Amino acid sequence: MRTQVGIVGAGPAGLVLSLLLAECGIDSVIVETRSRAAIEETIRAGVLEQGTVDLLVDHGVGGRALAEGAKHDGVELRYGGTGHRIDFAGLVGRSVWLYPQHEVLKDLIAARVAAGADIRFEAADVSLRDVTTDSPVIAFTGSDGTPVELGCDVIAGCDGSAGISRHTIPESERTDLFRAYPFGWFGILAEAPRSAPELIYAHSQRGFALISTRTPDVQRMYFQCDPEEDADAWSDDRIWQELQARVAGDGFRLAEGRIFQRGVVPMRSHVCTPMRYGRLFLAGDAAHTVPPTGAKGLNLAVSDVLVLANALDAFYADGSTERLARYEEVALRRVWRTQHFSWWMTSMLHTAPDASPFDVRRQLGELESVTSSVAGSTYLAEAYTGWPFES
Ligand code: RFL
Ligand code: PHB
Repeated sequence: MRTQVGIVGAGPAGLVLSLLLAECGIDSVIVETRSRAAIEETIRAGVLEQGTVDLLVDHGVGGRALAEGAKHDGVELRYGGTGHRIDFAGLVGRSVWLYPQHEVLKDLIAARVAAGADIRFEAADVSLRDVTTDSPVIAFTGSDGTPVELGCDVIAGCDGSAGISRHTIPESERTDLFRAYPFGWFGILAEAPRSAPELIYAHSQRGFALISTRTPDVQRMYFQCDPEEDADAWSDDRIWQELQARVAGDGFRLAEGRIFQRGVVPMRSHVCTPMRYGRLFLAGDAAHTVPPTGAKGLNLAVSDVLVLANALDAFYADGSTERLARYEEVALRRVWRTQHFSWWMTSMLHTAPDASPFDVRRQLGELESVTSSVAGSTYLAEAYTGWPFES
């Protein structure tokens, strides 16, 4: 089998890339280990930058995000028992959208399948060969058990943080910069009405909490926990008590309800370089991860593949490799700004297990600086709603 661009992974990065390439008349095949149903059911991100929504709309897959998602013009930073609103619309004239990642993926898969795209779900034994030659190969076993060799001009490694693409770059030529945080997020989905009109990022004596939303009847909430915490060991009552304690103050109470999904996610920052090795290009979580406090991972994956799609468009138009050669430089500029923003939000709002009273007072000073200063809150608003995409 042959295609122009072989894409490993049908997450946001792989699917958006195949959509953008198709519009340039470039063929691709996506090879994905999971089933379509599993992809469409996995609960992950909730916040889309304005630029991400604009891109989905411009490419014909944003209709449901606009109709069923919710535009948020600000967030609340809550500390010392009081809420402080960051007014995105007033400060930077931009907003974010609450529209779950698995709904974005449903929209993308439906659009790609309707357009006749070749997506190999439930592939096994995926491996990459000859990536430093002009005809790299993705080898895999198809869902019917048949071995397949997919010859390509270029491979896009979009297989997330646990994928194989990154490991195809020899260790001697790869640098992985990591930071593991000494806490995780305990996440729940609950059948309950909204407690507040906008997201709440709460700093408290007991640690961080985030109050987010999915629909008018389903709410998403998180609280900082030990990364090894056993989510099943917590009763619903204990979870609600913990969440209520972390947002308490000025009479505010969360609306409670039946918890129907729970889990603990680790928090880490990671960047792998190079993002390009021969004819292999890494994009999205395959190359970098950020802690979810800045709500950036999916948005960063979209920004990577926009840069890559434009570079591939130039390559197929006239054989020029200049933009492909600059892919890593352009992508990494946003990656490191985003790494900083995500680390900053995380360290400002979470309580480290060894935090001293000085550290906690310093965080409160920082939160006060951000919320009481136009310059401070404008930086947060600009970064959270998303810098313009570079392409
Ligand atoms: P994905 O989504 O992990 O997709 C990779 C795909 O590759 C497949 N795969 C393979 N396929 C073939 N061969 C192999 N060997 C393979 N190994 C893996 C996988 O099955 C999968 O389908 O990576 P991608 O496309 O780079 O997208 C990244 C985003 O999913 C991720 O950054 C976000 O979910 C991060 N994130 C958030 N991002 C935001 O922009 N806004 C948010 O509000 C936000 N909230 C979050 C988040 C992530 C969270 N968790 C669970 C870590 C909240 C949470 C709790
Ligand atoms: C979510 O709704 O899942 C969500 C919102 C904001 C974040 C991370 C996750 O920073």
